[in-house]
Amino acid sequence: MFEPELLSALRSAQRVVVLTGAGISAESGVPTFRDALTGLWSNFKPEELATPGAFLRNPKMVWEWYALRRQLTAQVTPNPGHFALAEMERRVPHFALITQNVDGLHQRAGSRQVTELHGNIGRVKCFEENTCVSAWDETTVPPRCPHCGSWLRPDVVWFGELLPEEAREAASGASANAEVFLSIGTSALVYPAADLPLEALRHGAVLVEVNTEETPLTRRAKFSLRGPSGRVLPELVRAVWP
Ligand code: BJW
Repeated sequence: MFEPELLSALRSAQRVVVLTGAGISAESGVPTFRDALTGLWSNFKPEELATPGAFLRNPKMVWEWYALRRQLTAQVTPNPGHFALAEMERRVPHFALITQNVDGLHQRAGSRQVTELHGNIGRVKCFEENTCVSAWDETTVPPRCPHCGSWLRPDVVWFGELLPEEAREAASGASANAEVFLSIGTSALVYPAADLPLEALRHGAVLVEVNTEETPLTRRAKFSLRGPSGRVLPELVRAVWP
């Protein structure tokens, strides 16, 4: 089912980099970013909810949107796609997993080296001080920072905000050194994450895409694996390392 050239590229590679997006968690029951805006939230565009300006305009609504998603994330479990990547990490000498997801499912599947570009929905930080807090009082919505009294917010990266520098540097360095780069379950529309596969390509990597749909990256990929990552990735790992 897989091209022999793809299998041998992965089998012989010393440095493999994976970038994941919301699609890898879809089969765990986490709606993809845009699909998350259904039902109660269907009147909003992501760019209007996931920004500091949106939070300042309507902090209660934005906090509640994230509280609902935090609750959902805690209830779901990793799927075979997450587990296949944890297995890939054990097989490849130098492996980097970069995720745009905030759900922590890679870590729960056993992946150890995970770079989170857009934060983690399980953490909460002070809007003013930018420091994480571990306990808060929910009597006001949003709750207040126990140190300075400002609003608390989720520790995620909104549009218009800088990505954590350490994560961005690690992701960029790994991408520039990749022999094989896999882009999995991402629409490849949001920057700077969308630059990583291009950076890998510029340095000669073999680009592999796993997605149920075409993306702007598809025509640049040497191998385009069309299908759900929860099915494709376990099959790929079994084919490369039988
Ligand atoms: C399956 C599947 C299955 C389904 N199996 N596949 C350069 C050009 C233009 C604009 C910019 C630029 N540089 C920066 C910008 C601005 C902006 C940006 O990119 N805007 C775009 C909309 C154009 N970027 C930023 O603001 C970033 N900050 C920044 O660059 O700072 C410097 C700066 C500041 C100011 C001005 C200029 C520069 C920050 C971006 C932060 C993104 N944050 C979010 C929210 C996180 C918190 C939360 O979760 O609420 O991150 S937005 C959202 O998109 C989320 C995701 O991580 C991210 C990516 O989405 P993803 O993962 O690709 O999901 P989807 O839903 O889009 O796609 C799912 C895919 O899965 C689809 O392809 C499906 O087909 C597929 N799929 N089921 C496999 N089973």
